[in-house]
Amino acid sequence: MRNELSAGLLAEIPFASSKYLYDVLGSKLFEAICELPEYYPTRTEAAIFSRHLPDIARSVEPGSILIDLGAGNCAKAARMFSFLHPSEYVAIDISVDFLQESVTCLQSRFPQIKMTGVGMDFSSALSLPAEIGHDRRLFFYPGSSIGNYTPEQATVFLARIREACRNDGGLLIGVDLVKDTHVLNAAYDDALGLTGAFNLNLLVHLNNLLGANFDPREWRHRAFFNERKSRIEMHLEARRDIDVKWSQGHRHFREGQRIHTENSYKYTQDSFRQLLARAGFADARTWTDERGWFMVCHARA
Ligand code: AVI
Repeated sequence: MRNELSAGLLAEIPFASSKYLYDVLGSKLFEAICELPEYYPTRTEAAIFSRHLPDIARSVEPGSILIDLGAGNCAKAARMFSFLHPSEYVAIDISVDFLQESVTCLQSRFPQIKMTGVGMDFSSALSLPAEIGHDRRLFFYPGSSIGNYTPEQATVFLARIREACRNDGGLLIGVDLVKDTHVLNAAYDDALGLTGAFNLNLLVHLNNLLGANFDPREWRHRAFFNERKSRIEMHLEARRDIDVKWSQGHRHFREGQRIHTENSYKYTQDSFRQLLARAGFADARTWTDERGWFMVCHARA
């Protein structure tokens, strides 16, 4: 982890992986972002689910093992239980302590469903616990987190899920769609500055992880839609010339120089269907909101 981070900071175009945005404070800031008026994805996806859940449930066929990728507090999956009637629930998240608490709490509400919490960084490999049953598998990946991978990485990741679906499973996924640039830019550069704090907090996290001496006050949040690449880019920009030191290295950042911290790709319905096909999925049913801002997709293996 330290080597990866240090190499990113020393690269010609400096970068830090967006997974380092999520320390304890970063996760709380992200939860707060989801409540912002400008940050439409969470609320738009929730509206699609609440409006179309009966239809979605018919499409996925109840009684599957529900495998929740990035489960967190398990709230999104829990809302689906009474429609999907999963035979089993497997919650996977990198932050295992928080996950176990959520699963224990959920188990007391749904004692009839077998539940397992698994601590795993599923972005690099997906190994399911050996003791899960043999029913059909339904992977659940809401929130448009797929947008934080490049399309190439997303194809590899989805192909891994397709493989784990075996021949009869599927994937229920939330995907953010291309829309008016002003709407996109406002969602990632909100008036209250919460997304800025979320981005700058990465420097505090790097100070802890690397023993670095970043001063967040010397950096500025930048977020904008890159139309050619169909992605929001987040960067941290040096407000003046800055020397930064950390345990394995040091670097001089010129005024205006940036550290690239996140990409959030936006798809069209067609481009995402093509990506699913490249990953080996056979077909997909989709549901969107009235404005066509977000899409929920059920892809069959
Ligand atoms: C977690 N992920 C889907 C969010 C997104 O929209 O790409 C992360 C985020 N970054 C800034 N705001 C929210």
